[in-house]
Amino acid sequence: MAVPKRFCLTTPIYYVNDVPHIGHAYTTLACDVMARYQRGRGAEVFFLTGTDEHGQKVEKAAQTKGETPLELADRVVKRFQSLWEKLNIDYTDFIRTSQERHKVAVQEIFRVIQARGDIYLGEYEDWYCTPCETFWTETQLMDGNCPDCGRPTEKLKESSYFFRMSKYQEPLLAHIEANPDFIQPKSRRNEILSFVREGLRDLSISRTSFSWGIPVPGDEQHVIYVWFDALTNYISALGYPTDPDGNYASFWPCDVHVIGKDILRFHTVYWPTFLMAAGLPLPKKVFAHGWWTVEGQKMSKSLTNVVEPNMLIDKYGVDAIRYFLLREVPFGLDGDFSHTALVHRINSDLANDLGNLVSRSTAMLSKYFDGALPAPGPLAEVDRVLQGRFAAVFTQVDAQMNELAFNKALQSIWEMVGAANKYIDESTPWALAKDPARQERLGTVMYTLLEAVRLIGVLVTPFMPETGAKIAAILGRDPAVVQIDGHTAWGGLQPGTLVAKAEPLFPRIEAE
Ligand code: ME8
Repeated sequence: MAVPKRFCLTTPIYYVNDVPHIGHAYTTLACDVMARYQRGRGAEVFFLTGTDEHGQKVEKAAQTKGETPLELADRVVKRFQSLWEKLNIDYTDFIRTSQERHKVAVQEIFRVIQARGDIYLGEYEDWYCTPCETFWTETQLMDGNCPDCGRPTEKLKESSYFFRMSKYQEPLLAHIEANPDFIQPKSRRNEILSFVREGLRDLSISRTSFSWGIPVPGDEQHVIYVWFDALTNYISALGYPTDPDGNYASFWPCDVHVIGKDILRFHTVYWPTFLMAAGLPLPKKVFAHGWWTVEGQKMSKSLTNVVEPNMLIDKYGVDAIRYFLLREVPFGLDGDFSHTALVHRINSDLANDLGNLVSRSTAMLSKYFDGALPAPGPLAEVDRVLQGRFAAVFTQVDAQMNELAFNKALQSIWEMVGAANKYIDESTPWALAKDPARQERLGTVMYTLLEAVRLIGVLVTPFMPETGAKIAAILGRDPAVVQIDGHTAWGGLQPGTLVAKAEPLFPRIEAE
């Protein structure tokens, strides 16, 4: 289990013309679990998230509401930040593309690429909707009309700066081929390989049709195209170019950009080629997860079926939502969010399996030993088997976490929950308690059981920090300690420790 000394990971920066929903929560949550896991393993972690605030859509949305784009952004940013707080997201930095530090970085990278000869002024031709003042690509049009207002569009030319992306087709292919882990999962890698093999065209990276954005250095008529602007957040937040020796030196290239599959091409074609052109190192990995639908439907504001994460957290509890999202669907595949599935997971995995384990164990300890943990005596075969499984599970979970296989890691952890519950049934403490001659054996069983609970607490902490802290507190341990390394060896509990009788961790949800 090699521990990285430093670990840097990022979420996409979310648009402020939408309010946060369960899809945004999913990506951010996955990153938070990974960040907590890496910190638990002793790494120094930089976990970056933020908001993407520029562009025509935000400019327009603000206009219709009678506010400035920045006023709109300020308002929506608060909604993201308060949701992250509620979801227990412990990020290192929150970048907003409207910040000065970001503008400086975007203009610098533009200048560097231009100076190296890979940005040139040309003409951009596309379909223009005059009432909406918007350019659309051929594929965006709806029956030749504007996808926003439905009115006819006309072909128009606009002066634009172009990035010589075509020049980087071969270097990008070579990079993807030489680094099999660069794009994950594998199916996404194949998709991008065939896309790049078909050829890359130069990319228009500026617009003159709106003004809410970062001006092209030296040509203020032009605003830098949103994706060139947005992608640069990953290094502007680290202090590029003003503080090259600080976080940028320590954390770039980042270990993983976690994104949804919708923005894969931007992260695995545009971003790496921008970086190559600027002479900067490429991220180590881009992982694209799948797409959530809700009760079988596409999530969208207009369909009003957006699952409101604040409401879900209020109703079911933050750890239940954190668990469900990462347990229900393999990371990388699409999934469906349904209330039935959520309630089922809460009742079976959380209330029955984990909750019962903790409450049964502590209730028996309280009944048989007044809550004072006995010292273990000689071990029986069942005890050794359970210990052996705990010794193996940390390595297994580590391998799964390194592959961002969150659902597999939770499965492995729940196998241990199952093993501990089975241990109770097999070692029958209630029968031992009736026989005074078997008091020592009962002590060993109770010690083994509570130690299993402790280790499960260590394992679940990155996924469910509140639950991990509750388990620690019940066992008389410091709930603020979230370290994994140094706490995985069997025998961490001190005999004599007073263990509290646990309140149910997860109340059962009755079907509505
Ligand atoms: O694309 N299922 O921002 P965005 C799963 N600003 N994940 C989902 C989802 C769903 N139904 N809906 C959204 C942008 N997501 C750009 C990114 S990065 C330099 C700029 C998640 O607000 C998923 O991570 O549209 C997706 O990639 C992201 O939200 C898109 O967020």
